[in-house]
Amino acid sequence: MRPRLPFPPPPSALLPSFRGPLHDRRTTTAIGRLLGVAMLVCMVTGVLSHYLQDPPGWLANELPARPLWGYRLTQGLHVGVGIAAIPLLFGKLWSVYPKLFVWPAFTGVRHALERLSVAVLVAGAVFEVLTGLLNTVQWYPWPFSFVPVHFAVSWLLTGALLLHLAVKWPDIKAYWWRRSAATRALPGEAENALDRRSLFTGLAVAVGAVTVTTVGQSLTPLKSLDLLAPRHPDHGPLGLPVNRTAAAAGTTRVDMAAWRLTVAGPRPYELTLDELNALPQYEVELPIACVEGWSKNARWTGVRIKDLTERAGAPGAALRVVSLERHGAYRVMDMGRTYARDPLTLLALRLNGRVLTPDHGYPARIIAPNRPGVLQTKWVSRLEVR
Ligand SMILES: Nc1nc2c(c(=O)[nH]1)N[C@H]1C(S)=C(S)[C@@H](COP(=O)(O)O)O[C@H]1N2
Ligand SMILES: [Mo]
Repeated sequence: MRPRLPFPPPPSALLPSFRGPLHDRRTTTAIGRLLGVAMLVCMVTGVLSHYLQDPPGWLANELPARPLWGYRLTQGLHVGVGIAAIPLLFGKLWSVYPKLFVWPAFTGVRHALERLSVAVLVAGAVFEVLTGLLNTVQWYPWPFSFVPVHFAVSWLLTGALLLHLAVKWPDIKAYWWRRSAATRALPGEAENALDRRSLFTGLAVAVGAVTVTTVGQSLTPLKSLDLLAPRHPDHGPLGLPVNRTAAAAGTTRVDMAAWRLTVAGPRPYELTLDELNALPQYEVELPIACVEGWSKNARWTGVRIKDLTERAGAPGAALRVVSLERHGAYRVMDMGRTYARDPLTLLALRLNGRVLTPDHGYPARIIAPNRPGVLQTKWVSRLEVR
């Protein structure tokens, strides 16, 4: 005799059941450790970028101007690893999504808190990769400003992740080493090895595909494969991309014939462009490394910032740099002493052997080693010794 089904049915009967082989802890752990490494790289490089861009007062004069390519590397990693994390995040969410349907939804306070922390973790991770990705294409379909919110949520995410690692520690320990003899497979898990291998092959292909088609935006030897990144290293006047054009910054309406560089300090002075060109010129090879992920080396020629501050009676002093641009977040830039006294930091007048184009900051722009692109101020009109 068949047992009579209870009526009404328990909610669990209405929920889907999952017998698919890969929604298991071993798969989840294996994807999770890769995603964890990616998140660690993004967090470390992101915090670095944050403090290089906007250092607290006590740090502003200590930031290192070396290595020259430091920011180029860390920000390239931040964006590259962030993009690679997207397929991993999908894979990980896919492996655990049956847990959305467990019943009862909460077995107690502890279980409820644990689920809440996972909700914060998932929301935070999705938010970070989504906002980060849209930022690389300069699309901001939200009412808040990207940088502070992306930064704040990264801490929320870090907290939720640490809590998650603590809660899941027993599973992580048991499943970390795939071939560990100590890990006895649960019934059904041994047969999953093949499926798991194809899942990982698929994930590896997805990660490889998104990486190879975007890293060329900063790893320039791969630039010919850069099909999906918003920037191509070669597209732009004088062979260098442009983020904010002169038209967008409103500097095309300025009468450049009347342009003067004003230097404020103990001995203030003004220079015309001809006078600047008559000062000793230096040539440096330095990258522009945009926070949005593209970067490229270029040859810059111009006057050393430390020569200009020396002439103002404050050699190597920290500076405030003001652009001709009327509005815009990057109109005013502060430069700490390590950069201001560096022999490679220039008020550049030329790029790759040619006079700067309007989009690259004509008549004069800043170029300094190991700094975010946003601080390489274009259309400079004023230097203030601090
Ligand atoms: N005055 C001013 N300078 C600026 C910007 C700006 O918006 N205004 N954008 C910055 C950003 S975000 C980058 S990445 C670099 C780009 O330099 P490029 O256009 O010469 O390649 O310029 C920086 N200098
Ligand atoms: Mo940038």
